[in-house]
Amino acid sequence: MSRSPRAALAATVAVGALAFVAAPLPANAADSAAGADPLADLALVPQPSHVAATGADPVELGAGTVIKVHPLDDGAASVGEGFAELLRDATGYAVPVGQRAAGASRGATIELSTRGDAALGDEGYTIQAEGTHVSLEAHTAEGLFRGATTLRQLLPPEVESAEASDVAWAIPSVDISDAPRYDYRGAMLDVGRRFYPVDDVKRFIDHMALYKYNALHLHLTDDQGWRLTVDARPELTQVGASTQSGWKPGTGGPWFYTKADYQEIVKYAADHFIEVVPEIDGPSHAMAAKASIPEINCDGKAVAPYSGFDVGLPTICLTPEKRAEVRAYLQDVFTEAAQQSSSDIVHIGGDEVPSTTQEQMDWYVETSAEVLAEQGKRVMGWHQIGASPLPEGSIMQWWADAGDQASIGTPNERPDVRELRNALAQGATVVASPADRSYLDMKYDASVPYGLSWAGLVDLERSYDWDPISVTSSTDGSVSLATEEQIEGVEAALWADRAYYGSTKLPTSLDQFIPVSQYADFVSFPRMPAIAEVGWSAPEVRSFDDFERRIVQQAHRWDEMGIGYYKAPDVPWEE
Ligand code: TNX
Repeated sequence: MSRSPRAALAATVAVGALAFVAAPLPANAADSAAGADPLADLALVPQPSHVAATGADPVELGAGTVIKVHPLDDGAASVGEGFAELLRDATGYAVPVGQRAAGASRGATIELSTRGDAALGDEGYTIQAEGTHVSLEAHTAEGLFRGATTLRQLLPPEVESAEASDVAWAIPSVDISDAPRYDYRGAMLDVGRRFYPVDDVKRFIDHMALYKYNALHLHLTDDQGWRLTVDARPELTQVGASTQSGWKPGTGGPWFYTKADYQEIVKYAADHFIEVVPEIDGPSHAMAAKASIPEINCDGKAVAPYSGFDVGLPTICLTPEKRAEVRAYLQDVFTEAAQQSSSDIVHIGGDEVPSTTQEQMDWYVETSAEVLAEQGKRVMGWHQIGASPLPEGSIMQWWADAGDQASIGTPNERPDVRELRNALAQGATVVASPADRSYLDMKYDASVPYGLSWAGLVDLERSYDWDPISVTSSTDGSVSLATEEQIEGVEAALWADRAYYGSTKLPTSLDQFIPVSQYADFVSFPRMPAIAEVGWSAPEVRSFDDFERRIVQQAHRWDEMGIGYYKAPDVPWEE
């Protein structure tokens, strides 16, 4: 990723000539009489670093509203145009975009500039709204895009509607200065277990963008399916795409992305300043590959395509005599994944590997990393890769839960913790996706009909109330393994092992499988915005009470967008 100097600066950002006031502690906002504290009416997610309400009248938008951009500001026009389209649909106003737009204006001007303070980093931005002028400044087009997301959330929820509404279109009078805490804020879609058609992936990208996520991790392969077109290995999609979890060959499909489909996803993501991180899982979770390519099996025979629900199935063959053939396979699939995607990161999986020796695992990780180095890519993997030699710049995805954490610093540290220590010692960074906090397939509560609960129930507070540093530390905080600089970011993981109704049992009918977007909406909202805030917002501006107040307001946007979220009974939703 092209990243700015560490974004850990969030809490200490220089804010130019303006004196910003840190947002009052959320408890104050909740206590204040309605309307008395202008900040109490804001409901931004993720919470920006610094917000001050000036107390002046809001900036009213109207038929004369224009968006002004300077032609020399790289990318500003396209961000401005995207924002204008949203406004046009929702308000019915013309909202012209251009350099001279302000001259012709008889109403409020929204001005976008990339000549903002570089100290805010690539994704940082400032907003000043007062009188008839809204100024959004950043150092890059990406920063403008993140800031435009904030402007969007400063407008009434009806801004999310595709139909024009006659509401009071106004932006509160505010000064905001904002930058992310972490560079990597990912969300993963398990298209391997359950295929998401391109339009459903785009819908997920829309939802990510609204909460300032910047990495879409596509889990493209698993036991139950292979979704990436690989020119050198057409069997992978001819055979490997004939299944999904619960769906045998012949029940539908084939389920895969053509190269054009994949490029459409990459382009759509890029338009939302989101990179696509592809994952080819192995040496375990690879039955779809083993069904397609006989040479990667020890007996040289293809396995039957798998559509069941077990884990711990046989791995790709790692005996010395098979290594040339497995290397050729890795060369083909990782080269294709690298070339089709936009990120400088490729995920090699590495999770839940039964019955391989450490030497075999090391060979697999090192060979994958070599292929990817030739493509100029960094390696990311589930934290089990931490036991193996890792090249510089690698990322380990820490998916451990509270039990692993509790063992940190004790004489009985779990193997997972040793993997974390070993990866950190090799200079790897960490993406935190603790299963009992950020796995979106964990049920919110026992009544939820979809998903699993092996890492426990994950209600909104659990998904919100954690910190990447704390999940790499002992429970009492006395032993901390990762420093702030070693945390690359966070990820929400939307697995799809049990994307059907009645998931406490195995399905007996395909009718139990719900449309993928219905599943994704339900398990992601309200938790995906919570994890976004863990990754973006400085600890100083975070509190669950205030988040809950804001999320209740955000839900009005979800209604406008048609998001079928879970009305978790512990959250005080409004009608
Ligand atoms: C564990 S965590 C897995 C996935 C499953 C998930 C279900 C990890 C890297 N592997 O294969 O989909 O649990 O919750």
